[in-house]
Formats: sequence, C-alpha cells, structure tokens
Amino acid sequence: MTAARTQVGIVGAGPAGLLLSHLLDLAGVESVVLESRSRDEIEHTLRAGVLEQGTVDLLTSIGVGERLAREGFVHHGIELRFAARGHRIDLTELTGGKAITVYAQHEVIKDLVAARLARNGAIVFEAKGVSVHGIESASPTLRYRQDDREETLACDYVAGCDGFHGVCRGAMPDAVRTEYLRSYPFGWFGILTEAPPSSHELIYALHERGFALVSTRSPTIQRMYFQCDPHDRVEAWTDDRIWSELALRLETLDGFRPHMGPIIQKGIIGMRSFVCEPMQHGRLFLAGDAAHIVPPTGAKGLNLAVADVRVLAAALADRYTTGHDERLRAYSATALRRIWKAQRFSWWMTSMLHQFPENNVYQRRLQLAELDYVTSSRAASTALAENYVGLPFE
Ligand code: RFL
Ligand code: PHB
Repeated sequence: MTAARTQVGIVGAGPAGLLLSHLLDLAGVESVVLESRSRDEIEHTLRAGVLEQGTVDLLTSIGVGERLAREGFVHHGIELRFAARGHRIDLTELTGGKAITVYAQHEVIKDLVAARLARNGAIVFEAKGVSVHGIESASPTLRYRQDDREETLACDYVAGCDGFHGVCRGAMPDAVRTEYLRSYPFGWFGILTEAPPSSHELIYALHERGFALVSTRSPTIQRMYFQCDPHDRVEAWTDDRIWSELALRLETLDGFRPHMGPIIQKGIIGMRSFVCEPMQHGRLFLAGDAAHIVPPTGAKGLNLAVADVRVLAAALADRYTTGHDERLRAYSATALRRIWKAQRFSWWMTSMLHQFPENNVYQRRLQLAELDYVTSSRAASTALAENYVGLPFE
C-alpha cells in the first residue's frame, strides 16, 4: 500500500472535478483527481451540448476557451414550436446581449484534461473502489485501488464530484441529509446523425405525440431527441421509425422536414429532478450531479456543476490564503440558491413541453396557453431567456 497527501482530494473527473482542480491550481491550491474510468472513456461520453454565457466566460478567463471559441456555435435565439408553428425567442435581445454556445460536453472535458496535464495536474484514471473516510476529522482520506495496488490519499478536504451514481453522497450520514426527488413518466430518445443542420437554432417542440428537440454538434453531425417511454428498448427503434416520429413531431404548416442522414448513435435517457441538502458535511463537499440532477430540457446540468465549483473553488482558495472559512461554511447555502432556481426552470420547461400520461384535455389546453403566453408576452419570454442563458452569479 502506498500513501500520499494533498490539500483537496477530488473524486470524479467530470466537468465539476476537472474544473475545480484547475481553478484551485490557478489559486495556488494543490489537488488530486481520482477518476474511475479511463481518459479515453471520459473524453468520448456523449452528454450535454449547451453552455451558458457565464460558463463560456469562465472557461475563457481561465485559458480553456480557445477551441470553444473556434469550434463552438454561438446561438442568439431558440425556437419554441407548437400547434405546427415556430416562435423565436430572441435570447440576445431579451437579455441585453447574452447568448448560449453549443459545444459538446466531451469537448469541454478534453480541453480541461489537456489544461490539467499541461500544468502537471494530478489525475488518476481508472482509480477503482474509491471510498471516503474520516470526513468528520481534520484529515479525511480517500482509499482506492490502482493496478491492483491499494492506495491512500490523505487530504484536508474532499470534493465529491463523482456524479449522481458516485460514492461521495453516501459518505454523508443519512441523518444529516435530506433528498428531494421527482421522477418523470418519460425519457428522451437521443440520436446523432450525419446530416446538415435542420435549423440554425435549437427547436423545442411540443406535439400531440410528445416532445422533440433539434440540436446540433457540427455542420455535419446533428443531435436530436424525442420523448419516449423510459422503459422502451433502443432496438425497438429502427432508423425509419425514428425519422418518421421526428418528422411528425416537428411538422409545421409550411412543411418543415428534418434533414435525414445515417444515425450513428442511439440511446435512452431517464428524466429526474433531485437535490441533496446540505451539500457539505464535515470536510466533504459535494458539487455537480453528485448533489443534484435536473431533466435536460433546460440545458442546465453541466452549467450548474460549473456554478457550484466556481463557488467552492473561491471558498477553498479563501480558506488557504486568508485562513477564513466563512465562505466554505456558506458553500452549501450559496450554491443551493442557484440550484433551486435551476430546478424550478428545468421542471417548468419540462412540464410545458412534454405530454404527461396523467394530463387530461383541460391540462393539455393549459400547456398550449402557457406556450402561447410565453411566446407572445415580452415579460414571459424575457423570464425564459434570462434563465436559459443563465442567471447572474450571486
Ligand atoms: P459527471 O459528468 O457525471 O462526472 C462524474 C465523474 O465521476 C466519475 N465517477 C467516479 N470516479 C471515481 N470513483 C467513483 N466511485 C466514481 N463514480 C463516478 C464518473 O466516471 C465521471 O467521470 O458529473 P459532473 O461533473 O457533476 O457534471 C454534470 C454533467 O455531466 C451533467 O449535469 C450534464 O451532462 C447534464 N446535461 C446537460 N447539462 C447542460 O448544462 N446542458 C445540456 O445541454 C445538457 N444536456 C445533459 C444533457 C445530460 C444528459 N444525459 C446523458 C444525462 C443531455 C443529456 C442527454
Ligand atoms: C444537446 O445538444 O445535447 C442538448 C441541447 C439542449 C438541451 C439538452 C441537450 O436542452
């Protein structure tokens, strides 16, 4: 067994863990990241696509925005489509100049890994069986296996950035934790297709058959989703069936058809809303999906992970440079204010844009009235726009 020591032990090399490690390094605080998967795996897992303005600004200000500026797509609006008509929400005009950038999460991961390694950052890939010990003591430890060796990492603080299925949340005693959960009675079927963009902006559509979303990845690769049964099987969906479902749900009075191409990836994603409170116990701090999940309809998950870590990194840096721990003690409360607002927005977008099996005709008419209001009232579209591009920090 070998033992090592660092200031902050970080579990998980997702956007939260990698960004935290980078921000700490820039502030002169040492960390080690333990990741259960290989570098190749984390750099190729397909997930989010939409970055808020504040996420882009942060990544740019810390030197990881170069490829993002070159290859990301800045979008100034989105379309809400219902009753076979499209309605544009002008994000930039409604928010005084803000926009979102479409840039895949695994590209952000590649940029952050490269930035960490360029500064000799310590990332242990394929760290198996990570366990967390002594979080109520002054020197917590992380134990794990690497190449069949048992390793111990002693730290001042542990950051649990290990996603929804990680081990850190469970290291907080049940008695101090309250978990808020809501599951949705549907999932998203997601595809990647080799085709030109079907639209120059994202389309969020509500149809009698359910939700559909048109997004993009590059001029030649497109990302699309549609609401499905969460227990459906991917194999039940042939390419032809997928394209006819998307064409139906996206139809407009003026004959819109999505550009079809070979489907190179298919998958089903469950939808839930989840918050764990508090996000801190002893010397363990949770950030990102380890502490909260939102349904993807508001495109908030990755952006929230970034917002948590921004608060946590500043609080830890404060602790090391000034010796004060007020910001660290306030971390959970500070982060949760933004998290609950993002929960509300994601729940609201999801409720407005999906068919719920339990909804009766009256509730369906209310959904259409809500969409009509959001797209025709400046006040209502401004509320959507300011949440979608990201609420201001603190
Ligand atoms: P992650 O990305 O899950 O990273 C956690 C990392 O921890 C590792 N890990 C462990 N390591 C060591 N020991 C253990 N025991 C471990 N257990 C886990 C994992 O291997 C992994 O590398 O969490 P993080 O960093 O908090 O980041 C959160 C985001 O990934 C997530 O919120 C977003 O992907 C959500 N999301 C979206 N967010 C957006 O902001 N905009 C979007 O457009 C958007 N679209 C989406 C999404 C999520 C989706 N899926 C697949 C759920 C679209 C989809 C389809
Ligand atoms: C994506 O491009 O993957 C994407 C875009 C918008 C969302 C969710 C996912 O709301």
